[in-house]
Amino acid sequence: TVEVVTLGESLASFRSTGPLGFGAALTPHLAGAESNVAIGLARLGHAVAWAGRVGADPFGQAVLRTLRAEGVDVSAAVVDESAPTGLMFLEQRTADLSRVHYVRAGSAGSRVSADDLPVEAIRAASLLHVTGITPALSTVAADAVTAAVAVAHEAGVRVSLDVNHRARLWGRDDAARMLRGLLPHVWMVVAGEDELAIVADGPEDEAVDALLAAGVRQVAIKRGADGASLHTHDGRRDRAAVAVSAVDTVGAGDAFCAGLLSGVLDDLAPDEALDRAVHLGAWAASTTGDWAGLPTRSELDDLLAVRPG
Ligand code: CKP
Ligand code: MG
Repeated sequence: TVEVVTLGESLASFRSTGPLGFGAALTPHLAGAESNVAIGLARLGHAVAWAGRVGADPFGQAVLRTLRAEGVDVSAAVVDESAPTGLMFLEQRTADLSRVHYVRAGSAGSRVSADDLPVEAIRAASLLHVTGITPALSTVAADAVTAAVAVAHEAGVRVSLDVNHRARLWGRDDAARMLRGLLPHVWMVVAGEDELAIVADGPEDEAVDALLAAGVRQVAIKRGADGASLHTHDGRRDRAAVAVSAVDTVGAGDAFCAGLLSGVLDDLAPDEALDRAVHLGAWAASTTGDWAGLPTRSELDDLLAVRPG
């Protein structure tokens, strides 16, 4: 059986080698926060399924093919005959500045609905992972996320929520209204330091206390190159980042989630799970692509052994 179900929109992503306005060459990739997490978990040997919709087009075919190749179960994926696969362009504008352009309004992925959910797989899983991106896409997609979280919660399945705020998709107030509504069913919240205020009020410690008081069991805060913290009812642990040469930070948050969830699945102590999360984030940041550079289980074990800290 599947240990983790993720639900979201996967996109065909095209990365440029320079300014798009000048016709820079593009390289295709697979993107999508929830499928990035699925791949990260699959590489570590976990049984994971991705649910969502793709279009009946070559991009949808590429999304499913790549996920299958990475060992992610896509048996619940729906091919939508009447909407295209969402696209995104990651433009390398200068050596230090990249920007994202989405072509995803009305996409197949944005039409994922509560009827598409692999309800039995969710009920039988250990974890359901969702992010704040999918509910920003449409009302039906938001309803699908709400329904998935409710199914998981009712079945006693732990829900992890990555706030993943995308200002291009919705405002912080809309995100706050939606995501705060999910919290009573959420087991773990993952947020960047700048995202925490979307799900709880006040300075960091107060916000974390409010989340824990509301029933959330684990709150992970990501601080990029400054490391991360994991809060539980037993207290707070801080972890410095692993010093790496950052070449591409897109996907680092998803890698962090994959590491943390992997630690939860392996019953690691919270500080060890946080350590795995920070290491996976470092792998993602120091390799090109949203997930392509993520480690297999044996790479993680070997490289942790030779390179502590
Ligand atoms: O927060 P992260 O940098 O880990 O997320 C990256 C993903 O889903 C990326 O794959 C992209 O497609 C997206 O976030 C998005 O929709 O922005
Ligand atoms: Mg993120």
